[in-house]
Amino acid sequence: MRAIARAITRVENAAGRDLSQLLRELFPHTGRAFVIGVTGSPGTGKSTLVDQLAHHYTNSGVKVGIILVDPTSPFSGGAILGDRVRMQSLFTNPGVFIRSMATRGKLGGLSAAVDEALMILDAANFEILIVETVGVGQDEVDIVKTAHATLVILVPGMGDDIQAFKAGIMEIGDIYVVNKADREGASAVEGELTELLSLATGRKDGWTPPIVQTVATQGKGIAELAEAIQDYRNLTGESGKTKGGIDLFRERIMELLARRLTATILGRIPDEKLDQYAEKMMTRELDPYTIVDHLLRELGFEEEFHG
Ligand SMILES: Nc1nc2c(ncn2[C@@H]2O[C@H](COP(=O)(O)OP(=O)(O)OP(=O)(O)O)[C@@H](O)[C@H]2O)c(=O)[nH]1
Ligand SMILES: [Mg+2]
Repeated sequence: MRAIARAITRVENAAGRDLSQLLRELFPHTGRAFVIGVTGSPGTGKSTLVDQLAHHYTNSGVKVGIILVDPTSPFSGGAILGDRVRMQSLFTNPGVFIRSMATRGKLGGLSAAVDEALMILDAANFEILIVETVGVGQDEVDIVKTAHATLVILVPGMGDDIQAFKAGIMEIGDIYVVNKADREGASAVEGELTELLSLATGRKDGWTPPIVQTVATQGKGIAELAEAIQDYRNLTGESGKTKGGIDLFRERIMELLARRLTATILGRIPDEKLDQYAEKMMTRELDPYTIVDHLLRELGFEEEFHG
């Protein structure tokens, strides 16, 4: 566990070359884990649910890796502290590895660091990997790319919100969870959700996303949820060949390439130069478009990038 934690710290800090050597060596040993993405608005009970789900898996001897992603905070701050409290029982479960990851403003961003952390856990024989991420926005879309199954968590009493979600969230879920089903209105949310999902055009994989009601605080519905996850896993086959197929791998290659190109090429621009241009932009002496033209020319890219 210590070694895993150290390796993940290295991907978070993205120590560059030596890191890619580690990942290179690990890669042949990856591709066995099944990655479950858990997303939903703040406070819907994601962590409580993940805690329950993790115990469910470890009870049958399966090792579980959990990554809590907080894209909004540059620090491992409030939300994650809350998660720690919620998931306290997991910290003493020997079959579980938990790690929180927050934005550190590094090039390549959080989603790359999460991907790499997942690779490390995968290579270390964690069979189920769970990524919890807050929000309904840009960030969870990234998680969806990485996850083999995406759970979208909703709660009763968010009728209007569901309408607002329609566009984004109705496309990303492989399984919908109505948590806090001990509260009034669970059936109403489920009904609304069913209606919305029925409007969606058929999926390529022929899967109809099920809706599972849970009461995470009481462990209710967890077995049913695990069953739905297993059904989806059976349908999509072994991980690595799942959702997105070859497109997913193409995207990973392009992302990595973009990250390297960006780091290499932007690294050639001296800081002082950037400061000079920023000052000229601030005083309105130069517009940013002209500045970028200048920089490209100085980097030797004038032709290719002509705006
Ligand atoms: N009544 C009820 N409360 C629940 C249920 N599940 C979770 N909660 C409570 O909801 C609150 C938020 O739970 P969390 O698990 O921290 O929710 P979260 O979605 O992880 O929150 P963030 O990570 O901050 O977005 C806690 O007080 C939980 O005890 C449930 O099924 N029923
Ligand atoms: Mg949480």
